[in-house]
Amino acid sequence: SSLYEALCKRRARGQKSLAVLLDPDHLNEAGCRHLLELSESHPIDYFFVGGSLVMNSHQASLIRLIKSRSAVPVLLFPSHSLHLDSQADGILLLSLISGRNPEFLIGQHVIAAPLLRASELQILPTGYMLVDTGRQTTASYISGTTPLPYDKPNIAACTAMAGEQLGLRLMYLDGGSGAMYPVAPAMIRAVRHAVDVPLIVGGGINTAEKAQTALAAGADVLVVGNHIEKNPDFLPEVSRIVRTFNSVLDLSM
Ligand code: 1GP
Repeated sequence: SSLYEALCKRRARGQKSLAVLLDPDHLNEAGCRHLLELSESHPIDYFFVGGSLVMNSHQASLIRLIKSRSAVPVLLFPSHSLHLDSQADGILLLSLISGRNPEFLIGQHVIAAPLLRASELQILPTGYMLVDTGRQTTASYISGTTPLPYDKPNIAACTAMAGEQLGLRLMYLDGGSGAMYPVAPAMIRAVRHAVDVPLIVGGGINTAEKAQTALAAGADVLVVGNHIEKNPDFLPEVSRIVRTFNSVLDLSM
């Protein structure tokens, strides 16, 4: 089945998924090999690959390395049509619906469309919502957009609702990479209740407690980037949290 169908099935059972975000700018080959080893004994569900700025040309070799060592699906998390790579399994085709910059709502997608059609990448149309988490993130600066106000869950809920009505199949609430604090649980809950599509949450998840809070509030897919890059031992820890969450669920069914 497709990656999207598999995710929806997991979600229908109430199961959570874990995505580890690898930024080609931050990770060297040795670091990536180490994470791949850790992910053999501590399951994860996706590798997301991408970043707002791509300063080097390591993305292709990073994806090649993952694909040669791991069966974990690789999803592109692109910030630009230049960041496509057909070695990946799929792409989060992000429309930046929290912003009002047409370039990131539709413009880049027009450039990428024929390339995507020619590729075998599975396309996951994603409503991408940046949330203000205390300081300007690279993503909001580069995209030239104003993030959603941190303490206005209703704006996030209506944004997600509109995205779902437009046909987007996933929602992604992102505090931005290295956010000072993660998206508020009240906002996660509001979006969770507003839409039926799976919800991805990331940005600033750097403790077990923050991971648990986001999952309990309704994240279906938890994304961790920075903190695992800096402390690879967080991968086993957060993997355990997600599995524990899912096993408690199995017991109660
Ligand atoms: C950023 O959601 C991702 O787009 C992950 O954020 O790097 O802070 O974990 P972190």
